[in-house]
Amino acid sequence: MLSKTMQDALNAQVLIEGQSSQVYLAMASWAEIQPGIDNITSFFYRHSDEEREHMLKLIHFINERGGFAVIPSFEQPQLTFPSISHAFKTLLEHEIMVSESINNLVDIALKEKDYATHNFLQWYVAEQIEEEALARNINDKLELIGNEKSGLYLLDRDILNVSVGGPTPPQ
Ligand code: OFO
Repeated sequence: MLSKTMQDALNAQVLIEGQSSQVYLAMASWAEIQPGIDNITSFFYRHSDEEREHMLKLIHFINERGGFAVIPSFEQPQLTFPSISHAFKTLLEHEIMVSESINNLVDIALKEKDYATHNFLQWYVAEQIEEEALARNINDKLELIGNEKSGLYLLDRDILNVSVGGPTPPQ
């Protein structure tokens, strides 16, 4: 059974994961109307789907452990970006914020002596390591590319093989 403190903290994370999905969905929609970056566009759509999965996993976990998952409303995310680099920089900053929030949840689980939740959260810890590394990697590439269109062409081609999924979610 979840404590009230743990339940509230997990529900706050439901909001963050759902909001992340909205943030990346907005990036996807913006990218879709930019010429020639179809694979970058798919990357953002996939990322948005992944974040929704993260949210759903939390919802199921809260409800299965005797709590009640509260479905939140979301803020309208940033809709347009000055460049693709800006969008990916925003993505990295967002993931860093999510990692901090997951670490804080782990901290609460330990304080509450809730080892089941602590164990459940390890998947998110591993996921954040992967997502941050991936976002940093893309940002590094974009820095190298600068304003070169040919570099962007190659990034769009290579991003096809990039997985935003991370480890397989526990059932
Ligand atoms: Fe990338 O945020 Fe979910 O966990």
